[in-house]
Amino acid sequence: MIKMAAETRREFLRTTASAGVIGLLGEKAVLNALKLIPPAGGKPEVFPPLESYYTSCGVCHSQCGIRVYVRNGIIKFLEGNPGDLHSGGKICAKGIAGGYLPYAPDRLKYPLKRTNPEKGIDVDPKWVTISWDEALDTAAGKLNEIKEKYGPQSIIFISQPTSFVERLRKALGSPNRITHHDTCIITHVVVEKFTIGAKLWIYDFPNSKYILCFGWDQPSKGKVVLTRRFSEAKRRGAKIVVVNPLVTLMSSQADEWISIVPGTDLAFALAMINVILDENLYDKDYVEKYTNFKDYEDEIRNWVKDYTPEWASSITGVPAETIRRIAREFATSKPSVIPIHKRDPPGPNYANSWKLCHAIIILNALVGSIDNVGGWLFTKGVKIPSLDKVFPPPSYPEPPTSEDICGRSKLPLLNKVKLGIFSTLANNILSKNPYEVKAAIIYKYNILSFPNPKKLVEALKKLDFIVSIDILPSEAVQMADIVLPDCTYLERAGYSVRIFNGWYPQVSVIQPVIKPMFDCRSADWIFCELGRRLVPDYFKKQDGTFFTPTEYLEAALRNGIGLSFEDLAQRGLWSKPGKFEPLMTLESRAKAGKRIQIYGETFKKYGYDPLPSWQPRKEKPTAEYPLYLIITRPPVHRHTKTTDNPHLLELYPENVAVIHPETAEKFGIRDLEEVWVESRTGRIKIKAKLFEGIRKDCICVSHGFGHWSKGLIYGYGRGANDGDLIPDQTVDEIITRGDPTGACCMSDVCVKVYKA
Ligand SMILES: Nc1nc2c(c(=O)[nH]1)N[C@H]1C(S)=C(S)[C@@H](COP(=O)(O)OP(=O)(O)OC[C@H]3O[C@@H](n4cnc5c(=O)[nH]c(N)nc54)[C@H](O)[C@@H]3O)O[C@H]1N2
Ligand SMILES: Nc1nc2c(c(=O)[nH]1)N[C@H]1C(S)=C(S)[C@@H](COP(=O)(O)OP(=O)(O)OC[C@H]3O[C@@H](n4cnc5c(=O)[nH]c(N)nc54)[C@H](O)[C@@H]3O)O[C@H]1N2
Ligand code: SF4
Ligand SMILES: [Mo]
Repeated sequence: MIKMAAETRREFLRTTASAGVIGLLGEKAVLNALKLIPPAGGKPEVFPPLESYYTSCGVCHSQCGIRVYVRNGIIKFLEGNPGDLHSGGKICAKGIAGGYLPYAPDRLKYPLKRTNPEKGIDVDPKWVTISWDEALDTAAGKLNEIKEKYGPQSIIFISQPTSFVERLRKALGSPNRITHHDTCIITHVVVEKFTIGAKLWIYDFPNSKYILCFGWDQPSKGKVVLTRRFSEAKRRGAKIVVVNPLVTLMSSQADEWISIVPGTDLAFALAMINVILDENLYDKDYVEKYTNFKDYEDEIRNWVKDYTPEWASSITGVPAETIRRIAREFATSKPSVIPIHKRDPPGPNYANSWKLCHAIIILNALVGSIDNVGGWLFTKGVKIPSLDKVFPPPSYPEPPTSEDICGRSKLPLLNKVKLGIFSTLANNILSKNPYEVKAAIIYKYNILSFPNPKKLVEALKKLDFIVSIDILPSEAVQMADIVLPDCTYLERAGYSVRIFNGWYPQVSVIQPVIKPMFDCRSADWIFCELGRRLVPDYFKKQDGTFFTPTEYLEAALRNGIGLSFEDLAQRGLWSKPGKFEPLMTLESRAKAGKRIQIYGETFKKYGYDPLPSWQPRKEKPTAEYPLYLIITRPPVHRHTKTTDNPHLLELYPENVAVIHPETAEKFGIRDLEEVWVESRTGRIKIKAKLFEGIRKDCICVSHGFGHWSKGLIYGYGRGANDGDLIPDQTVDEIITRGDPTGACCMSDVCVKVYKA
């Protein structure tokens, strides 16, 4: 726990004094305002002073800078760090409510061992509390036994690839890293990498004059860093056009809202390209200099010539004149931009999403908005040395097979970005394809909220051993044999290189503002302890002694940004401010012969469609399943991890099936009545909510609810899990579809609805 530097504290007192908070009124007034003073009539209490610490919010990936106020080792409140230029010192409801997390009564507090060999939904694991030594020895012993008997490939890691997780996986020789990206962001990562060169995250919104959002919806989710800049664009008078089958907060910010048939934005985008090229409205200088358009001009013009607005109108349900007008406005109201983020339609939602992502890149390139004023910017990252750089390992063993259980190795472009896929896991475990899985290490993922969880439960039941590292008794934890309780982000040390704030290189500290509660230990420590027991040589320094996560952190920060952890903790943030220079990155890339691939040369080389030709979504409404399913997430929850937080549940207690009143009437459904929503994969029981701002052919369910783990005392039994409606898939299906990204097609689902 490292307090703010004296200088920074003085600065804080100055800022708050000017806001009339502390300087003028004294601490008592602040405490009063914060309701920390005993109620009138109570005996006045003398409080020790509040201590304050900088750290980063850990609820979502933005990792806004925060300041946490602590008294007697207990978090009293937290707020945004005003020095954080990107969040502007603001935090969202999820961030504020995060202060509750360490004290959640249902938190995992001690290592646990399962005593009931039976596993499944609603099966009581009959946990018993055990010591860390017993937990780690048992986990390591079991993993070692499985490795010896079946080979390291039979152990899978279901986790984000942190340095410590990757050290253990590679040292064991397992090729199996399963991540969630095919449910979240994989289309963006793969398509942007092989057309632009990198995944871009940020927008120069304040300078944009025209912002066209194909489902881009981050302000509706309360993502502070993106919302602030977007709001500035709005204040400065940018025209906002929102294309979305659902009215969201973004629609209320829009000058124009266009309703569209879900999964058909590709047709809209292709027609825009058609108009812009046909009417020669594109930015010739930019396109010739920074893209490969000129080399393929004939092919490109020929490819797009039949994708007229009239053609797109019949697919999208949007009048041809509207599409034509939007195309012209977009090309002539510069700077203009089409922002994209994660699970908007170019995200892995539909069978054609990867092509939509490409089409949107083409549109942004045609108007010159990539790496340009008012456009889409390259992130200025910071290079912090990895664990392998700081403590080089002995050479890693070659895994017995290069084939992995999720099928990534069969998708060459996905394989290059090294992210895994989740949606093939259940099928491949059940069919032992390409081999049998015997053990899983699940870290910080609640995979039983993901598509087709019932099948995954059956698959996980086949495994001999599961170790789970979590903070709450989530559904995935219920399948474990050994549970290791991790620290929350408010109890551990680390750093955040904030990609969403990538205007200039910046690092934000993550520090333990309180001591870990109960007997929780940080995940980095846990992976080191497992490593020491399983593959000790890989967890040692050159002098033969074991390294610790703290030693890594210290060395990494010193080498990366020249600060000690203590220095960074005192400052909160380290930045290297620099002015954005338009086109600088594209210029240097063009010099190196790397231009934006409007014509996807790389896609072609690997046998994929080089230009995003029209491809329909996978599922269309039928007599049996007449409605399109749309999925979104509430502004005050972050997936399933906050739907057990009583403060946030007060604001948004359960999810509902949003349906148009006329559609509801057709199916005889009343407002707030319980209904079944059913797809070919499964069905969920949920309350219907009638709302005129949704298309009549759609139904929308927010993700994050439907907890069945009885351990989650607040979240249990609220709402339903959208995942029960979404199919998982096989690698062959992905290959047959011609999709290089492995997208899960999260919303490519049709459903029916009927009274429960
Ligand atoms: N509050 C909150 N914020 C979050 C998260 C969270 O859980 N909660 N999660 C974070 C993460 S990990 C992610 S991946 C992102 C996800 O956030 P987003 O990328 O914004 O994805 P969704 O929330 O699924 O919203 C998708 C939007 O697309 C619209 N849409 C659906 N289908 C179509 C279509 O075919 N065409 C068009 N034009 N629009 C369509 C939906 O109506 C919805 O408005 O949010 C991040 N931010
Ligand atoms: N059905 C369906 N599935 C989806 C989505 C959807 O829209 N619908 N969206 C997908 C998307 S976009 C995403 S990003 C993913 C998100 O999926 P996850 O990243 O799994 O997010 P959560 O559902 O919030 O679950 C997080 C898990 O990590 C645990 N946890 C939280 N903090 C910590 C910590 O500090 N340490 C440890 N060890 N554990 C911690 C929580 O208790 C919980 O078990 O879900 C994907 N899956
Ligand atoms: S947007 Fe909210 S949840 Fe995400 S990091 Fe910032 S404060 Fe935390
Ligand atoms: Mo996500």
